[in-house]
Amino acid sequence: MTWRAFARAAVLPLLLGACTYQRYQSDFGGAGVEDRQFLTLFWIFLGVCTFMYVLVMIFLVIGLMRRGRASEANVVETGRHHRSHPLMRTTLTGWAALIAVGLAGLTVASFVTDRSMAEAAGNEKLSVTLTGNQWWWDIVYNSADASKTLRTANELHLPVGIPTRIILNSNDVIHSFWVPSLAGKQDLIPGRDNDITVVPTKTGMFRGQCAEYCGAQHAHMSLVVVVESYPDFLKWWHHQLQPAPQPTTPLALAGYKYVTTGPCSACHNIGGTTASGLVAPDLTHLASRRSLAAGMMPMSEGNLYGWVEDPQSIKPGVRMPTIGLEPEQLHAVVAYLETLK
Ligand SMILES: [Cu+2]
Repeated sequence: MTWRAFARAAVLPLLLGACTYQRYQSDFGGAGVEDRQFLTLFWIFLGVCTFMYVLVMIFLVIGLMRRGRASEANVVETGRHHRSHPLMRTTLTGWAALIAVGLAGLTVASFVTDRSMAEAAGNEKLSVTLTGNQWWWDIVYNSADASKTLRTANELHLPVGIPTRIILNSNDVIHSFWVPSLAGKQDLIPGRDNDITVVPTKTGMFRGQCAEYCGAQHAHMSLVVVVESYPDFLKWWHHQLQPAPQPTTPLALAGYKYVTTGPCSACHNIGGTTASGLVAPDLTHLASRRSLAAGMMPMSEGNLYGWVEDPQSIKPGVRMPTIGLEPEQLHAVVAYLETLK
């Protein structure tokens, strides 16, 4: 295999994959104002600390070299090297001053970053309530007009450049909202509203992950964040406000009847139907989402089959029970869920 062929086959995909992932879930993603401010602060801290570290190492080497020479001189001039040399005093004073200036600089940089992040709060154009549940995310786009209040789950859409206030709370235990490419971390605490303001600066898809251990399936509590242009966001929003489409095939119709009258409807809501449960993810436009089971697997027919048939095997401990559907019921339910675009 030639070098070029090897590069095409292995190295390039690896590098491209690493770069894509780096942006997908990374503090270095730089896809939000807050993340960029953090990054700037990180580079300042890294620069100052590296400078100090290199200086310490240089002085250490000089000290060790001088010690070697002083030991030799000590043989003939016992005790003289213990006296404080004026140059030593100046060096120590300079060193103490440098540390004080460095620490003061870091404090100021930290304060300025904190203030500029706080400025984004208060300018929000959009309000979203994100509620943590074991182990999924309930998402409500707030509006004074109830007909424009939108409820969805596990996939957060944000318009680029628009400050969005995300109100965070929890229905059970403490979770933590963390989309490193966009912003810092903020906890979701039962009985208490926290909030974080996010201003995305790049369109794309980013991964969020619950960052506070919240039980057996904590690792499988991720969030897909889609940042899109404002017109695209509005298009998505208007579509999501629509009730679920009516089933058109006999199989999907059978699934519709089972889902909206059977046990599924006790927990799930499907807009425009009698299914109005509020304790599980809203399914009105389930099939339009990119993932299933809080980012655990891609949305696909095969994964829907697996999930609906036996969620307890896939995500043990999850609230959704394994009902034991008959094969024909399973076919019908999946056929109906796939229509929920
Ligand atoms: Cu968690």
